[in-house]
Amino acid sequence: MVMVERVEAIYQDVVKRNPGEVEFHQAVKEVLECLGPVLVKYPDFTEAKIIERICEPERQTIFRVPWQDDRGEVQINRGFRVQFNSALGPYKGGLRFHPSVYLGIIKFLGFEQIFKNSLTGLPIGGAKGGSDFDPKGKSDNEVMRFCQSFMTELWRIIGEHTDVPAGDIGVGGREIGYLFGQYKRLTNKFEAGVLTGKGLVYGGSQVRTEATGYGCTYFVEEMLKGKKNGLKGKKVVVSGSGNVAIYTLEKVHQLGGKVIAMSDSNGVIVDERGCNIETIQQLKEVERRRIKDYCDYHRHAKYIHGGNIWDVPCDVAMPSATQNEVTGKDAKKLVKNGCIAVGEGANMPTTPDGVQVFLSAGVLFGPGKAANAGGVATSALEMQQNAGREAWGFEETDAKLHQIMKNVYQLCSEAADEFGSPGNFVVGANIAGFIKVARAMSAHGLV
Ligand code: NDP
Ligand code: 2IT
Repeated sequence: MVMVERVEAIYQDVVKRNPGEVEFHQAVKEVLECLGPVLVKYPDFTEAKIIERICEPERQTIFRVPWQDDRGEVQINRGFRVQFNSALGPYKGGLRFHPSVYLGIIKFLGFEQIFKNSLTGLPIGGAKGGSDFDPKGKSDNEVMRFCQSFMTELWRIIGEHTDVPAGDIGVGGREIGYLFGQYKRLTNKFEAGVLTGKGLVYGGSQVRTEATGYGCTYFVEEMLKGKKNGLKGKKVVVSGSGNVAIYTLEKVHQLGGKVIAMSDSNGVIVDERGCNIETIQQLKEVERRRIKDYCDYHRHAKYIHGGNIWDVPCDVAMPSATQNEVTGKDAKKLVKNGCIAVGEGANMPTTPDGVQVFLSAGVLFGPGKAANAGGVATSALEMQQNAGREAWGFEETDAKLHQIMKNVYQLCSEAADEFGSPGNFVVGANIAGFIKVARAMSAHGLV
């Protein structure tokens, strides 16, 4: 897509002001490319410089995280929290612990989060944080000491009405537990709503663990329903084997599809009979092992070390590992092999040329900020329960999530129609997400 001239100038300025942050540039470019028609309809957004303001985080914090490993050796990591936009509610977004983390990744994720959170219809602003800490191969005690040190800085800038972190890559129930324990100790308050993704015994919500994968699958089902189709009988490929991938697998099977391949950063498993959820949960959630060990339990399955999961022919692809994992070449291969729908469980998993390949081929394409919004939406439901000192049941919460995903799909679909790109949910998600935030920012004056 081409940017209108004024927006192009804003984008060039973002690149200049944020040197080297390539993932952030990529995320900004994709949103800005869609906004031309919005500025025509809402000229006051231009006058108030809403786009320029939305591209500049409200606050960014970078801090030292010192901790001691099991051998007593001192380790130093870097911690981040980018509080990007609070026009719609308290800052909200996950924490990522992965060695690749640097400011550019946290800013891309925080920027995406603004529009995603807007699409959920719930009162949450956008943020992201994390660290270059690598949880792989660390003992529970090491992870605990790291989380305690991380929170010893983070607690100053978060709070149930200020900023509410949650999980992302490398941060799940175990880490949220340690982070919550340290926050509670430092503040001397049981402030349940300060973190989401908590355990069910201390203020967590039913369905939060499942929410991103379930929600992404609901979104794909909605896209297919729009074409009088459905997941029933479809062959699905899901990259990754973490939180999002596991519950995508579960929901796809519940809706009658079959997940035939999954992966981790080392390789791919292919199980034509359908991947077994219990085995994967035991391996990944309990024992923290590698996906290759799946074949020890299912001898008929194949492990391809260093393989590319997008080479596996499928009807539906659900990238659920990390950014830029589906290239233009991968997208062409998927299209050639008959893929008809893509649901992005991960954040920005498809490169810009990959997105173009899917859109030009007429593949139904659910961009991450819409398709994976179920995770943060259920986090907002967790905040709602914490505020009301309530705990809803599984079915009730799942029904709310399902309805939210239908609404997100509707919003994207209607905005795409209204702004001249019917069926293009990238345009739809970016425009619908942006307009609500821009309106709130306009209402708040120059802040
Ligand atoms: P997990 O840490 O639970 O799992 C991540 C999975 O992706 C693992 O299988 C991991 O493999 C793989 N992976 C991670 N980084 C890379 C990499 N650089 N190259 C190859 N594979 C990689 O994370 P989640 O499932 O929570 O997150 C997955 C994606 O979903 C992320 O993009 C995240 O931002 C997004 N997301 C998560 C939400 C949530 O609620 N958790 C909500 C919305 C989006 P390995 O073990 O080998 O590293
Ligand atoms: O990318 C995301 O939306 C998440 N990692 C979930 C954020 C949240 O606050 O639940």
